[in-house]
Parts: sequence; structure tokens; C-alpha cells
Amino acid sequence: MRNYNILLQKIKTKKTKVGIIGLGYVGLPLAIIFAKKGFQVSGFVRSRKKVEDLEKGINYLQDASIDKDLKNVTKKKQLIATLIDDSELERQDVLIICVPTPVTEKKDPDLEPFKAVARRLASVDLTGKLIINESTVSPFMTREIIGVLPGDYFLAVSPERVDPGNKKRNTGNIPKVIGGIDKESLLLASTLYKLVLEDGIVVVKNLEIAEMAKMLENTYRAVNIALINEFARLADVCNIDILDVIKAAKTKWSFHAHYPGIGVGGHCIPVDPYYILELAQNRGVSMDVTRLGLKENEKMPEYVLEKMLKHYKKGMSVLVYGITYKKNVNDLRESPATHFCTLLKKKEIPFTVYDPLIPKKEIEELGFTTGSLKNVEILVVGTDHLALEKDFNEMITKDTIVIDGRNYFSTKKGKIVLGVGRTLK
Ligand code: SAJ
Repeated sequence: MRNYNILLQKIKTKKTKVGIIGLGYVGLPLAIIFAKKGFQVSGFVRSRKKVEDLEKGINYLQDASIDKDLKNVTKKKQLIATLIDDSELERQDVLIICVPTPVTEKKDPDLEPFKAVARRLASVDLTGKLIINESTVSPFMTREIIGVLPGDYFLAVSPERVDPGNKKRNTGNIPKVIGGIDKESLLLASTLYKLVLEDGIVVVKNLEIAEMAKMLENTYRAVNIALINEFARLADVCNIDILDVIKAAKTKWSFHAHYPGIGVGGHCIPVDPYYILELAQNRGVSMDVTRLGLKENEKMPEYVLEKMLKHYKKGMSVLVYGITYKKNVNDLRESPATHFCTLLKKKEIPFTVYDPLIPKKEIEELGFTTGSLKNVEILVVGTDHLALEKDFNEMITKDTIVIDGRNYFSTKKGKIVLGVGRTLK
């Protein structure tokens, strides 16, 4: 039988063993925070290499801000990484699921990593444990995939809110939404997170509200970016500078600025809304605003390519600077700049790629030719990395045509700067 009071006491006195399943950009910072606060943490990973890296205190994420803490907690064995293993899972009092929930090529939810965790937990005695799902799923998925596992345990949802590359906001200081399958589960999860999070928690009535809140947060962002992309396409035709328009609109208290660009990438914004679209479809509810917004964003690499083709002449040298999904992050997932390069390749237009954060080998593995910082006739800004500030001088001559996929430049460079919703000439 599960025992609320026993587990509550163990949590309050930090005697609980916390198991975190998945030590990626969500799980690893979370594991460190729990370990730093004095909990004994086991991090469950699938690769031996990750276990070895963590035993040596090596941070395999790009986020250097966790380097020092990682070394400390792994050295003190407050955080121990281990291959996923039934007996070790069974030893935990709390299990927090932090695995990816991507989409397939056809944009259907790919729940395989999440279901693999459920299959694993099905062979573990879960009695008395608190299970928390941080992975981004649609309403009812936690209840229907985890909540059906045998045993008498507590179950809660607290969607991750990590913002990769954001120095200001990190796992410790972002408020967390928490929903429980019942009151005791909610109270246990709230007590646990309150002990480790500076900016506290936001309790909601059930699992589904927590799951839908995460879907709403990210769908809101995707649809608002789509709206500004649509306005940018009109602004281009009207020769109106969209950045001036946004600057003016921002003076309105209820306007939340988003910016147009070559597209929307990453593992969250272009992905999560497809989960809610599937639920809506299953429930016979049309969500055209969301569906069309995603399509709008997915069209942007092509839109930027069309701009380039109006100026491209056979034989011109073309360099794509930056192929990651957003600035100063070395993540290629769903990257629109990479999609742009694929479109270029399909048109058999010769080009080279340079990204200060992506090794040449990785660029070649993508099937692209690596380039160097040298004068080019067409420079495409795929990602506006910080390094562009110093790198642009090496690439731009007075005749260079700049296709600015991130509206990076504020003054004319080269012959002309063709942005998304603005032109600098
Ligand atoms: N983007 C635009 N225009 C914008 C903002 C972003 O085109 O105005 C593009 C970016 O270039 C990128 C994509 O959208 O390709 C996603 O950008 P993002 O800043 O939202 O980056 P993410 O994917 O790291 O978003 C994370 C998300 N965190 C979680 O899902 C837990 C998201 O919820 C946050 O809203 C976001 O950080 C944030 O607020 O910075």
C-alpha cells in the first residue's frame, strides 16, 4: 500500500531517493538541482558513454553554466548516473520522467521513448513511489500511458520549461506547473519541488490541466510567430519595415512581440502543437488557427529561398552562415536553416555552410559542403549567432547580396540586405 505520510516525511527530510529517467537538456539540470539540495539522485541513461562522462564530471550538454555543479555533485556521488535497471529503479522513492517526445517525419506524435519508459516501469514494483512526468505530452497521455501501470503509487505531471541557451532563466528559477492524479500526489509533488525551486510552483487541479498548459504555452508561441511571419510577407510587398512596425506595436500593453525569420525550429515550438492537433482530431475538434500557423512557419525557409533566387545568377558564390535552430545554441533539431540548405541542394545550387558552433564534420554528415569565412557574392544568414558580429566583415564586400534570414543587420551591408519583412539598401 502507498503511504502518504511516510513519503511526505522522507521528502521533507530529503531522505527520498530521486530517480531521473533521461539526462538530457531537461533531466541533467534537474538532477543537478536535486543533488545540490542534498537529495540522493540516480540519473538513468541508455548509453554507457553518458555514464562514463558523468562519472568523470563531463558535461555533454552545451550549457556550460552547469559545469561546476555537475563536477561537484558527481564527485560527491550525490548524483550517480546509471544504465536503466529494474533493481535500481525499484530503490527510488521518486521517479521523474524526462524523455524526449518528438514527432515523426509525418508530424505525428512519436511516443516511443515515452512508452519505452512505461514498458520498463511495468516490470518494477511501483508501490508507494511518487512518479512525476516532466516530458511534454498531450492531455490524458500521462494518465493513459503511465497511470495504467500496476501498483499503488502517486502520480503527478510537471511539464519541463527549460529554455536552452537562456542565461537568465534556468531550471532552478522558472516557476513549475504541477498537477496530480489526486490530492495526495499533488501535495507530495508540490512539497518536493518547493524544496528545490527558487521561483516556486503553480498548482493546478489535475494532470490534464498541467499537460494542456504546456501545450498552450508553446502553441501560443508558434502561432504568434506565424502571425508575424505572415505580416512580414505583406510588409515586404508593401516595402514597409516590419521591425519598425513591431517596435511601434510593442508600445501597446497587450502586444507581445514576436519576430519574423527563416522559420521555427527546436524540439518544442514546431513540435508540441502537433500533439494537441492529434488530440483535437481524435475529439472531432478543428483547430485551424494552430494547424495553419504551423504551416506558415514551415513555409518560411522556402520564402527566404525565393528571395535569394530573385538575385542569384548561376556561378555566384553562396555561403549559408549558421544552420542551428536558434542563435548561440548548437542544436540542429527541426532547424529551418538546415531545411533552407536542403532546398538549395534540391535546386542544385552550389553553396557552402559555415556555423561557428557546428564542427565541419557534422556539417558534412548533413550532406553539405563546409565553407570558410571569405568574401562571397551571396551571404545567407541562417542563424544569427553572436560570432556574426565579428565574422560578417570577412564575408561581405561592397557587392555582396545579404539574405538576412534573422533580420540580424540593422544597417545596410554589402550591396543590399534582404531581410524577412524588411530591406536595407
Ligand atoms: N523564433 C522566431 N521568432 C520569435 C521567437 C523564436 O522565429 O519571435 C524561432 C527561433 O529562431 C527558433 C524557434 O522559433 O527557431 C524556437 O525559438 P524559442 O526561443 O522558442 O526556442 P526554444 O525552442 O528553445 O523554446 C524554449 C521553449 N521552452 C520549452 O518548451 C520548455 C519555449 O517554451 C519557450 O517559450 C522558449 O524557450 C522561450 O521562451 O525562450
